[in-house]
This record gives sequence, structure tokens and C-alpha cells, in this order.
Amino acid sequence: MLGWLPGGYGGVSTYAKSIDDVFYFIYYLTAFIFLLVTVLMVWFIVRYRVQDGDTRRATYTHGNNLLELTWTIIPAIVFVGIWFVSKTSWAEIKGQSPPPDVEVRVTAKQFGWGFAYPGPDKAFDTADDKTDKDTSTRELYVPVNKVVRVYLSSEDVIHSFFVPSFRLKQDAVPGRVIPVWFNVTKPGRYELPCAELCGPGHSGMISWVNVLSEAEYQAWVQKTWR
Ligand SMILES: [Cu+2]
Repeated sequence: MLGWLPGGYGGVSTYAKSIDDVFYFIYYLTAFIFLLVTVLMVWFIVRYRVQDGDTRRATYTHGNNLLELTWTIIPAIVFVGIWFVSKTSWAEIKGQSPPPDVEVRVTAKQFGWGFAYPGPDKAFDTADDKTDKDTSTRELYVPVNKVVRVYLSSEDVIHSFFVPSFRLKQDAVPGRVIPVWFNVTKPGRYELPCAELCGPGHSGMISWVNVLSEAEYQAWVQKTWR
């Protein structure tokens, strides 16, 4: 029951479990309220149905302060509870950007993703940068258990950088560079679709995040910058 989110419950990034907990909190809350309302509704339909020879009349009432206060205060408490649960996750993910071990530029364009790596000197816009013009950097390659900071931008319209298994989604907005970060705890190849309808080729706008073990990552660096 808890395993149907991408990457399973808790995903594959350090903050994914925190997102999943907010998700399930709201999910079970709405499931409970849905069942409560449905059961009551069915019970009322059966209990107060019209029967043969029925002479009962509906009674007219004008307001009930206790009832109205109850159905105002309980939802208010529920909403404050949702705010409280989600603000902790928000602070953990958006309220900070830990010092990065690896930095990469990601550029969205109709209809694909471009990745630019700063190379061994760790500085962008230098001779050793690698971009998607190089075959070995056409997808995103990052090491496992390291903080990766992505500088996200767009060349044309609004796109959305979405890695479901990381529980990471951020719009790419033309004219802006938006930093996002993640730290993945499990090596693998993770889907990176565009999550913002951006034109006729939107559904084909997909790439992959390759999260490599330390040894595999070093091998990829060797191959790419030899
Ligand atoms: Cu797009």
C-alpha cells in the first residue's frame, strides 16, 4: 500500500521520505473524511427514505450555532495541521541549499534537456566544460550520496524539471536561473520528464538521471575528461 510511489515509499533521495509522509498524512485524512461522509450519506438515504403511507413532513430549521461552530473549527484545526506538517518538509528542502559536492547546469528547451558540467576545474564557462554536444554528457550523471546542485534555466518557454523518484519538481523559467539540489541514496537510472506542457513535443521531452556509485562516477569522469 505504501510502495506505489516511484522508487517506493521514501523514494531515493534524502528528503523524499519527508515528502511522502506529508503525502500520506493528507491521503489518509481525505480517505477517512470520504468514508465518513459516504457512510453517513448512505445511512441517511436508507433511514429517511419515503415509505408507503408516509405522512412525515420535513421540518424547517434556521441555523444551529453549535453545529456551525463545530464544522468551522474542526476543518480549521485540520488545515493548520496540514500547514504544520508541510512546513517542516518545506524548510528541509526549499529553506536551505546545502554546500554542493557537484554542480551542473540544466537547460530546458523545446523539446529536450541540456546538461553542462564544469569539469575538473569546477568552474563554468571555461575550456574544460562539457555540454550535451559531447556524447558522454547527453544525460545527467551524478554521484550517489553527494549533494548535487542544479542551476536550472530555460531557453524558450516554461518547462518543469521533474524527477519523480527524488520527489523533486521545479519549473524552469526563461530569463531566470533557479538552483535546486538533491542527494540521492541509491544508484540507478531515474526518469527525468518535463512536467509542464511546453508545446507539441512535450510528451517526448524526457531524459535520464544516472546516479553512479563512487567508482562508476570516477570512471565516467576519467572517460569524459581524459
Ligand atoms: Cu518542456
